[in-house]
Amino acid sequence: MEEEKMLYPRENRVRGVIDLGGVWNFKLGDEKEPGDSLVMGEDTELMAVPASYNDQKDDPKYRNHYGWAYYERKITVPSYLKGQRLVLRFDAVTHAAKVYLNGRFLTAHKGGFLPFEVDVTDQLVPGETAELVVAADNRVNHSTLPVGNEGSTAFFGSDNPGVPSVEAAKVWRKPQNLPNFDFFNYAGINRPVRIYTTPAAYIEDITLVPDIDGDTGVVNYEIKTAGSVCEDEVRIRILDADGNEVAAADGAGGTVRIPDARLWWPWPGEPYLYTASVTYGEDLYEETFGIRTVAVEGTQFLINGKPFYFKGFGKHEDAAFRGRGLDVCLDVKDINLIHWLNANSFRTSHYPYAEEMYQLCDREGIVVIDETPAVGIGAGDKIDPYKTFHIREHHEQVLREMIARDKNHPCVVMWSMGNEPDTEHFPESAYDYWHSLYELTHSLDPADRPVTFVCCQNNYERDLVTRTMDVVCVNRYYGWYNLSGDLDAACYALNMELDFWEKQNKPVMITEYGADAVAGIHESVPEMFSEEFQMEYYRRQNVEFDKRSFFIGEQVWNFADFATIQGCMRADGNKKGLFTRDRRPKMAAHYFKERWGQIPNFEYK
Ligand code: GCB
Repeated sequence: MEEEKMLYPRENRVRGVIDLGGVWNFKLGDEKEPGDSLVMGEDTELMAVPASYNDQKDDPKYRNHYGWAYYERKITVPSYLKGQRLVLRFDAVTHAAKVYLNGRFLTAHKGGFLPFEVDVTDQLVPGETAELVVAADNRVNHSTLPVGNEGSTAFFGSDNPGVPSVEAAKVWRKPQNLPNFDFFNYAGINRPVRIYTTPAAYIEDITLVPDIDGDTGVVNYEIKTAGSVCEDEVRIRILDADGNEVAAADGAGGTVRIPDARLWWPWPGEPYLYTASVTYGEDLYEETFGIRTVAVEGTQFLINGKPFYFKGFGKHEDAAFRGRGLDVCLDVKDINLIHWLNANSFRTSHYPYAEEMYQLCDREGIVVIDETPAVGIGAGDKIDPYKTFHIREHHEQVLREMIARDKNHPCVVMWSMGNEPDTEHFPESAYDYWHSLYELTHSLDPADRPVTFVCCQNNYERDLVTRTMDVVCVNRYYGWYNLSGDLDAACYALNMELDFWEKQNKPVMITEYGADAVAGIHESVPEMFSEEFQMEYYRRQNVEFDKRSFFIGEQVWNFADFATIQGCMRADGNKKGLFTRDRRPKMAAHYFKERWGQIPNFEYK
């Protein structure tokens, strides 16, 4: 099995980082995949990086593009970096990338939400200018994650199109993306591009697995190195938050013990962080981490041995103009709003987020359920996606890459292998697929965190796999997509289902429930789409959750309004946010702020 190594590019007294963000030259392409050589040529336009390209120009060509797009810029590595190893790193290019240097193919990567890198020491001459071209393909289909529909299986398609519409579609429809997911298919160079340096012999990867033994923090570590120095030259020093050394060891693997360790606790507890300062020959890398444990026992989810209650939401990386492009300011704002709401957690629905967000969550004590981009695995009751979609290998790859990237973050407490696959129509196939990935995920994580996937609202009695996850995570829309507007009936249905889950003897949480509310629509008799209805929907269902001792968390859908494909179910995007897209609170946000202020992180259930 190929091993992934994913250290975040950090500068220190040994390593340098050159950020290639800024305004690049840009051109839309078509469906034709670029070959072994590529130069950009004339007629380019301006495009900011990192950011999605879709909303930077006011033209449907960009918003609705289908196929490849090209970015170009010149790069010059300063001559004083001669002798250093040079690595070109892309944090995320959505959904597939091919990279060219001075016209020649350099590397390729599939998957739009995880990093990839390439050693360019032999290709880039310090002091000389080179041309970097990045080709990005935004197409989604039955072989990508997230999944795109093919042919006529459109997501928000019409139920009763009639002959003229079918004929008209044949004549007028151009090839286009038909996402089998409910977020806009923002694409391009969505996260930073950087060149970083290391000495010729370097630290390739660091794995830190914390444990607690009485008052002592225990860290099992493994350091991977490359280059010519001998492995005995690895040294690890553990520094406390003030920079004082509290433990140290020599060698590429082993255990260090930190007496009187301070633990990482979710906010408003203290999310204490230590730093592992690793040296190898000339090289230095500093990785922050926390001492905390996670376990599932009976119907409880334990952090540091105490039963935890999840209060939070599913989120999106989504904003005006930049689409899914990294926005650290927005991330800081969101973390502060999470605190304001007295929430403690979120799920990275429906893809791994930018690394900067996990770093913030480590520092601020926000608990994260880390999700792959495996959303949309399902195609109705006639097609078994597990037999017809070509996704398995890629799914394994994204699990490997996500865990390699995020394994050291104390904020990450559980892996979500995917969102709302079909588990009802082909229950045996679903079981074989998801259960084998469940075992793979456990084996990939050196800290062996709990593993789950998120179950769609379906016939849960036919579903064989959700009940075998470490935590049962369900998305439910009683009172919205079904029993619409009738909250009495919704609560009755919800209770019927909760009775079923109670018998499974597992911790159960709701990872999505919600109602669209258009900010500013108010009603004295709450009806759908008003702020009052959204609040009432939550208030009524939360009363039912509170009665259930095995129910360990409520994550609402969604933190904020977000962009989707246009369609008859969406007016200017999905409006299920507690906040608007520009982060103004709706009534439901004030309701949750008060409710969550009264629910402690621990021992609530
Ligand atoms: C879901 C999906 C989420 C959608 C949401 C909705 O079940 O997981 O991606 O946005 O429902 O609002 O329909």
